[in-house]
Amino acid sequence: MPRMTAHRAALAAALVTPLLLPLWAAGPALAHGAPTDPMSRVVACSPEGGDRTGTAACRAAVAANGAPFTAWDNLRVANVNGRDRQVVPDGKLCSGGLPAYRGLDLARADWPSTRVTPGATLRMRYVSTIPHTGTFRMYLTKPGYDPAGPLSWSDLPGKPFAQVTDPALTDGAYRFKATWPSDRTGRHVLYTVWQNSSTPDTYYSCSDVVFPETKKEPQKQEEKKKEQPEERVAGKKNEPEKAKEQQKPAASPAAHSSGPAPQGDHTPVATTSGPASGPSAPMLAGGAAAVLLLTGGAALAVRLRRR
Ligand SMILES: [Cu+2]
Repeated sequence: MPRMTAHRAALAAALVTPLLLPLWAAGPALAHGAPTDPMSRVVACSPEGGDRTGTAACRAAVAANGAPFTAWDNLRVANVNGRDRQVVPDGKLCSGGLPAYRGLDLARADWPSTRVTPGATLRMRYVSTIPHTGTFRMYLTKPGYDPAGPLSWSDLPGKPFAQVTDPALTDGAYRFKATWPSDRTGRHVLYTVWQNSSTPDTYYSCSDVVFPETKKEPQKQEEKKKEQPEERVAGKKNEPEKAKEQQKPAASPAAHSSGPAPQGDHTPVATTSGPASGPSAPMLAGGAAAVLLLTGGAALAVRLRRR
């Protein structure tokens, strides 16, 4: 089975309800994985990202990259063994320090994003076509994170907010639950680290997420409540939600080098845990999946359409 075909099959299987789509025969052992919900940058900007691929952010990323993100499931670094912060340089977290993915490191506030709710359940869907054992560690940028700057380790808490080991691989994807931190507003980056135990590899991915403003934010208690959530918190700017997709591109192809730059001794010690999900229950990711069921859209591009 050609590699691309395996990728498409994996994505399709994970994006369409398991009830309608029988388990796809997994492709050969070339496939690895990446999050499709919350959608990762590399999938969003891959040739299979649907409408997302044409966004200003993705076009800039591909241009900076010099090539499309065809191998969206291959963002992995060997022999890290938990030393993420020493191996992956600041500013290059989303590429894992890999030159082939450098376009993902562009500092922009308009990456295709997923709207999420603080304190709500995070239902991770991490597409894969063959099983690996290992631990997923999820980090969320700290309150006050500014998406206009390069993503650095100092933007992330020292410990993950959730960690799941060996979740079940169901219908082409690892699916597990965690709880979103409740103290974030505006745009953030979910940084998922999948450290394999059955291979020497560690996979890295950035998923762009947007939390609404909440009335409980301390500085805004007295502010008049409007229906429009704000897009960003940084600088206390209030931007209508509608401006979300049209923020000015801040494309600046980052210079890069492939050499790892040790950043200190701090190795993330993961202590928190997220409950692994029951393996067999089909998880419809809400309305989008239902719509897909009803429309039966043929093209994967349609399935990946931005909500
Ligand atoms: Cu793999």
